[in-house]
Amino acid sequence: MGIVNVTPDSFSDGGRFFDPDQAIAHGRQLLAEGAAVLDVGGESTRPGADPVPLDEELRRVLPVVEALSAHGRVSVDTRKPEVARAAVAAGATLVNDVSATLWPVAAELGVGWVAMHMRGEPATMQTDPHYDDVVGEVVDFLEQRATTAAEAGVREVWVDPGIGFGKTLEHNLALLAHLDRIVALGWPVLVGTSRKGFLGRLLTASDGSATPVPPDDRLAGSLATEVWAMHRGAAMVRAHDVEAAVQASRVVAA
Ligand code: HH2
Repeated sequence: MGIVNVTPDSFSDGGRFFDPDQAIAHGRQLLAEGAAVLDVGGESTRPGADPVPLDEELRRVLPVVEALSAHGRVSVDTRKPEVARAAVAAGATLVNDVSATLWPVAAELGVGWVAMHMRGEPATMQTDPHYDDVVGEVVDFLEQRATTAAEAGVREVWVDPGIGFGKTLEHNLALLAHLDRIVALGWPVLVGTSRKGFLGRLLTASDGSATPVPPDDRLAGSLATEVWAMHRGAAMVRAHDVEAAVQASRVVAA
């Protein structure tokens, strides 16, 4: 799944593809690199991000979804039912839902749905997140949402542990270490680690300081976690660096 952020403020590529023509060109490039799905989003969900008004999110994503749907499969990364509906009308066939609440829309429209686990809201989710048993709580949450969606008539349900969404470094590592428990639920699993902050913390600068490496220097860390996730049974990874992820996936599959 290749990431197409039509946002001015995403954590790793904010502003680079804010112009629709640039976002469309970038999406086509990711398809050429082998992306199976393009995930188009108009609202950053990075920790501390401000919510985006509905009309602004529609204005950002619709032209990009419409143009890219002519070339490949498109998912819409949104928490708003109105945006999901409009994006499906424009050609999207998968709703990537970090709020895990939009299954009724997916059921009604006959499209796929990704249930992602998040603790709290992006604005505050990284303020001291706490779990008694992070793996057990995420597994239970995803099982409950996926079952509800399937019973409501969604035929294509994905589950995603939501790496970095209301989770400390230790929570993220526990979820990756025990990904097999999420895979064992039986739903196809999507994992998004690409360039995320926990990799920056694991890969501090080589100057001996504790400075996390910046997002652009997290490719090796992203690939390591993507290979790990695929090997543990993830069916799809959400990546900025699609060519590298596709090559890694071919080697893992072999
Ligand atoms: N991560 C981000 C956004 N959407 N969706 C799913 N299903 N899983 C994820 O892990 C996930 C996601 C955050 O990454 P990015 O889109 O690069 O940044 P931003 O949220 O700042 O747009």
